[in-house]
Amino acid sequence: MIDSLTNGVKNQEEYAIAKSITVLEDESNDLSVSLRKEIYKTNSQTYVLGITGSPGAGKSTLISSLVNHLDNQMKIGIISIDPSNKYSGGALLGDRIRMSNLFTKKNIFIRSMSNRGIFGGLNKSIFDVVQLFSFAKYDLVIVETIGVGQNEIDISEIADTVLVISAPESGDSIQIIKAGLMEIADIYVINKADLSGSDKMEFLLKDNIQTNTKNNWTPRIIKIQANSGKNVDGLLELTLEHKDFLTQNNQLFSRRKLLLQKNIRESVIKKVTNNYIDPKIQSKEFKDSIKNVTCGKISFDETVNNLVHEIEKDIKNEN
Ligand SMILES: Nc1nc2c(ncn2[C@@H]2O[C@H](COP(=O)(O)OP(=O)(O)O)[C@@H](O)[C@H]2O)c(=O)[nH]1
Ligand SMILES: [Mg+2]
Repeated sequence: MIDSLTNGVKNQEEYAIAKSITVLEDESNDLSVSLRKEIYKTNSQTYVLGITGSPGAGKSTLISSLVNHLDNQMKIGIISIDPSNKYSGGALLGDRIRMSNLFTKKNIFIRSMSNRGIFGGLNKSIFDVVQLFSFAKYDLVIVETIGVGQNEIDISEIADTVLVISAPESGDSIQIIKAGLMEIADIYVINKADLSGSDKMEFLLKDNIQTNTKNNWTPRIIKIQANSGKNVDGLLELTLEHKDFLTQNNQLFSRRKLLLQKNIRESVIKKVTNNYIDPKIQSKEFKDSIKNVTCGKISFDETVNNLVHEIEKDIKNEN
């Protein structure tokens, strides 16, 4: 089973990739453990482009237009994150319409993923999915997320290049500055340049732009019209410029290493919590002992240290 799945992924078969994503979304699934074992065994890395911005800013339209500007031999995975709230039905339907021209293309794989995070959080499963595309030797993965009020996913952790897209109609620029999106953008895309207000928006963003002190990249601003494709080639050039910048500074894929470290850490915490900490905290014995803290028999810190000691012993005894 696992062999036919990984072979299918290696051969870039759409069915195998779709099936694998479903498997990876459920971390507890036995097959997902076997699959993860295979897909992490690769040195190849797929470039990840993150596109974020509020609903209606034009993310899906832009993706559709961007892809039309790319070589149709390129293997591209597109993941749109379903915000899984009452708005999501409309968003998904909208995405399907906006990106309808992509569904028939053989070099493109499109999939939406839920951000519900029940199986360990979206960041974890999307990281696995990026790894899956790397294993399948895809050239590019584009991740579409909603940047405002969707704190389950932090696109800047996973994407090599982050495009923050906004449109003049919605007073988005203030939102962007307030929501902290200024800090994560490598390129600000002002979409719907055909509408009035885009110049004002550019002015406001320019005023707030800051060079990223971590890597010395100064974020760029560009005005486009995603629906007509106007200046999308310019955006593509800026994106490649950022990619080159990362390559020259040995930073391409560097976020991926940090995220791997963070995800391993989170998985360890989850395991230790489930297997050792929670059974202790939830035991009758511990619950009964809490009154000793309130009546002053033992201090809060001593209680914590005692528990840590017991947990360390449990772990030692097991090994
Ligand atoms: N006027 C104008 N409308 C646009 C432009 N780009 C996209 N739209 C429209 O904006 C709406 C939202 O686009 P969509 O791509 O679904 O936004 P998303 O929610 O960010 O993915 C759609 O009706 C698009 O046709 C543009 O450059 N100008
Ligand atoms: Mg969309």
